[in-house]
Amino acid sequence: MAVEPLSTLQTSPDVKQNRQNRLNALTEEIKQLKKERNAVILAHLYERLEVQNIADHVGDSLGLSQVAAKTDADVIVFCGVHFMAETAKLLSPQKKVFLGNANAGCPMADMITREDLVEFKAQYPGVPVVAYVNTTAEVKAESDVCCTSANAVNVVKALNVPRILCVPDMHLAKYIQSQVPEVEVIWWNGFCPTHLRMQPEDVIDLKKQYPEAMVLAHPECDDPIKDLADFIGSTTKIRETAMKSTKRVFIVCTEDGVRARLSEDCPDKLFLTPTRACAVCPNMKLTRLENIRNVLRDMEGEILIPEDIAVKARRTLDMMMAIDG
Ligand code: CIZ
Ligand code: SF4
Repeated sequence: MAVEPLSTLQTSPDVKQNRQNRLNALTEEIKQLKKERNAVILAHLYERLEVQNIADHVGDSLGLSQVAAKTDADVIVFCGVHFMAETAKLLSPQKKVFLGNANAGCPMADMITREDLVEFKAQYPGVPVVAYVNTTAEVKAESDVCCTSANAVNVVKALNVPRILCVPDMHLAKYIQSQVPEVEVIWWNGFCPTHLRMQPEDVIDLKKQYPEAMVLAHPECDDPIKDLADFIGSTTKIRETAMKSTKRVFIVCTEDGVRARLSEDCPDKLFLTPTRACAVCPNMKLTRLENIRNVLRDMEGEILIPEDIAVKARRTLDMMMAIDG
């Protein structure tokens, strides 16, 4: 018997219809459970589109955690990675916080432990530590102030000190250094594997095809990509810039979820990612609708932070928000 080619199976309307029916059924189940639990679903811009589309709010980790703190929901399901759910828990200590998929971690956040930071600080006594939000609560608790990719430059300027330690992302740190040359930035050698897969040649090739394209880059990218960028900023700022711009074509140098979100939000514009690189963070794609349904149904894997750590970690977030919330 002749075997049907895979390409035919993948594009078959039946397969698509079945998938849509399954997503619709799961969506209904999630809506029902959400009501029963008085829950709110938050999705990071790097999440799968179907997860973003079912969420009550889509955004970056700090923005979502701030939204969570203001809602009267009892339960927060954070579709993102572990440090994001921890940040939400720090800002909403009375609420039950769950990750959409408990296995979703951030390799960059895991590149520095509390013990590493204690040793790093011992080499530079008295130098304040600026911790990127992509850190564990334990690392935040050992730091002086937190920052995001949106406010890092303002936070460092406001500290008004001659030197800072910056953890864990060396590429964000280099970006801060370029923007605040009067401060000596001493960085930890962490990085984001997803952003580092993007190559400047890919951007250059796309620019040849679309000379009018605007290049948008995240500070976690390596310098050669950032050097090609017309705009450098956080996911939220990249999104806002592309939505407001009168340009029609954009090369989006950050995790692919942002390109997917923008393509859906602005169907009259063209959003491209550097082609040869796979700009997909495997951890951000772990959460599927089934996982969200299971979390709401079973309420297993609640994010809990020991009180002594939470008190200190919250202080670094509060200090950041006092400077630039
Ligand atoms: O803080 C976030 O959400 C991250 C990891 C990136 C960004 O630029 O929004
Ligand atoms: Fe971590 Fe990079 Fe994935 Fe963001 S994209 S969660 S920094 S590994």
